[in-house]
Amino acid sequence: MNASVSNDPTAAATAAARRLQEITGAATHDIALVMGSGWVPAADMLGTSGHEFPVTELPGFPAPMVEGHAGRIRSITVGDRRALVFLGRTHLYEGRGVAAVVHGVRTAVAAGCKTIVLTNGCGGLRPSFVPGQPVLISDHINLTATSPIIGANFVDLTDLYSPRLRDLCRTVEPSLEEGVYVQFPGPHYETPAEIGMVRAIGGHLVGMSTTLEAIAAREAGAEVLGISLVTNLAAGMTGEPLNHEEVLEAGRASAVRMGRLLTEVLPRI
Ligand code: 8IG
Repeated sequence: MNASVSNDPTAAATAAARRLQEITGAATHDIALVMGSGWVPAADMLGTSGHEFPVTELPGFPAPMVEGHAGRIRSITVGDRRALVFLGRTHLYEGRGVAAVVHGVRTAVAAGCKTIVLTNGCGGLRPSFVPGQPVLISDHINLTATSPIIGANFVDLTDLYSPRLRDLCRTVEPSLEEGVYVQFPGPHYETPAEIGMVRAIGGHLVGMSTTLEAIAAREAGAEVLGISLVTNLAAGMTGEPLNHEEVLEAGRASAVRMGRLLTEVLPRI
C-alpha cells in the first residue's frame, strides 16, 4: 500500500498506470512522448482531443516548478495508436530524487507503452548548429553521477537510442543530424571550460534531462527515441550569455517544424 516512487518504483508506476486507466478509459497506451523545453508548443500539432489533466492527478507526480514546463498529461489518439504526452517533466535539479525524475517513463511503460520518445531543449556544440534545429540523439554521456536503477541490475545500454527509430526519423527528414547528448545535473548552465571538456569527451549536445529517463525506459524494456532541439549554442561559443527566454523563443519559433516531424514519425513507429 502507498508505495512511494523511491521505495517501490514499480508498484508506484503500476498505481499511476491504474489511475491513468480510470481517468482516460483507455485499457492501454502504446507510445509515450516527453515534451521538454521548447517542445510543448509542438505537442499541440499531435492533436489535443482526448483527455488532458495535471500530472498531479496521478499518484507519485510532484508539480513541476519551471516556466514553460507545464506539468500536464494528455492521452490522445494518433492514427490507430493511443499516445501519452507528458507536457513537461521532473528534473534532477528539483531535488526530488532520481525516482521522481523517471516516474513518468515507468508509468508509461506500466500503462503499456513499448516506445518512449524523449525530447529536450539543449545547448549545441557544433558551430554549424542553429537554434531551432532538431538533432537525433545517437548516444549519451551521463554526468549526473547517478542511475535510476537500484541494485545489481547490469542493464545493457548499447544502442540505447534505437537505430531503427533514428533511421525511421531520417526517412521523414533525411537532413536530420545525430549527436551525443551529455547530461549535466544543472540547474546552472555550463562554464566555457566545461563545454571544452564536453567537446573533448565526444559530446555534441548539452542539457539537464533525458539520460536517466532513457536508462529507466531501457531497464523497463521499452524502445527509446531521443530528439534534442538545439535552442542555443553552448556556453562560450557566441560571446553572449545564455538565458531561459531564448529557450522558450526557440521552441515557439520551431513548433511547427517539430510538430510536423513528430506527426509524421509517430504513425510509422
Ligand atoms: I534549452 O546550454 C538548454 N538546456 N546544461 N546547457 C544545459 N542545459 C541546457 C542548455 C545548455 N540549453
